[in-house]
Amino acid sequence: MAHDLEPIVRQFQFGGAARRIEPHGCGHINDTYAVAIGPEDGPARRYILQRLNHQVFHQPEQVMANIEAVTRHLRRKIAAAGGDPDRETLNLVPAVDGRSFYRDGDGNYWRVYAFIGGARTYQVVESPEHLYHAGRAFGKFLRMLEDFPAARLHETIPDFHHTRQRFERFQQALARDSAGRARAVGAEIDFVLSRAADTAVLVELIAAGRLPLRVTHNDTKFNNVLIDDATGAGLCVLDLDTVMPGLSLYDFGDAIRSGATRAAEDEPDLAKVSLDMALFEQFSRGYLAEAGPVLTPLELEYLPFGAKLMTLECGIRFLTDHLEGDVYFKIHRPGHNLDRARTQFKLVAELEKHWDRMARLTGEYR
Ligand code: ADP
Ligand code: GN1
Ligand code: MG
Repeated sequence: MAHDLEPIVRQFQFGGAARRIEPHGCGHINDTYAVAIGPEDGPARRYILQRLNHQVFHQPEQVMANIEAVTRHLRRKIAAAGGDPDRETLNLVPAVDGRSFYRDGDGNYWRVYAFIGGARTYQVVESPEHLYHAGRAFGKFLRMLEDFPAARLHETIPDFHHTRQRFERFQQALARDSAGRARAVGAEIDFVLSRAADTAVLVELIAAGRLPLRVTHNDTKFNNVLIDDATGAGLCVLDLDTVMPGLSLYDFGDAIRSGATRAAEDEPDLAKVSLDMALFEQFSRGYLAEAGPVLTPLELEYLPFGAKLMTLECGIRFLTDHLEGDVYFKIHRPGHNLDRARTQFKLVAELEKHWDRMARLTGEYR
């Protein structure tokens, strides 16, 4: 649905009129726009305007409360460490009524962040250094939130990484086959069914009290970290909607899923999809340089499994969405979610093949 954005923009404390509003970024969930404020002939100030997807986030006000609290905490930490809180974390721009969001007459929730310039996100990994620095950024994120009171966070999507439940929902979608697509994806279905046992492993370790819940990001896709154009460093972790109690293995794993390959997540030619161990190594080095000292021996031991499980889970989610007729992730072509599921399964198979090497690399830290 197209939205009339000018009246929305007027609901925020920009201190000027919008001269340009254009779609921005490639997220699968929210709608993102870049907004330029200021006179046509003068310098512009830039902002990010987002419509929060309330089909996905059922309690948008809780999402915003989390983001307000987390960014406030990060600002303090970054400033105390001599960093630049205006560039190293997201900064919300308040609405005219002082709240951190604006709810329009149709029930849409909108928010604005200051635009962080001189940096970019990448859909496809271009260099191993990027991965090292992304690893540092996500590792530092975990560390900076170590003393954040996790109980204050709302669970914005309940059981987001409860992989067993994701698997059960997949089985239900398969049984229903509401879009009539199951017959054509037998190989993918078998791939998932043959790995059913994996889906219970981490939830059981949590239940047994063997893995600590921490404040985690939970969506550490490579395009959720801004890379500084000038230095190549991981400048700022974005997309804080799913920050909630979780496992370090989720963050490590999802970053490997999306970052330890040169292929796009939706690459239709599977011959081009492979795990790049140099990228795996770089991310692991960066992540462990920051987060290693706080991780327990069992967390360190399970890092490779986290990578496999998050990749499998994501593939299961894409395949479920394909079976349900593409109701969750934005798609841009027919079969898009199936292409995405296939890349994830190819990567799972590659991760299985490289197990010993991954264990050696992450084991070096222990
Ligand atoms: P989604 O949840 O849909 O993935 P994101 O919050 O990740 O949305 O934003 C989508 C894209 O917008 C990001 O990948 C990034 O390129 C860009 N972006 C988001 N916030 C900022 C910001 N504050 N400054 C600069 N670019 C941003
Ligand atoms: C979605 O919002 P975005 O595009 O960063 C999804 C993640 C998936 C990812 C797969 C809230 O992330 O969980 O891993 O797509 N976010 C949500 O690309 O479901
Ligand atoms: Mg994103």
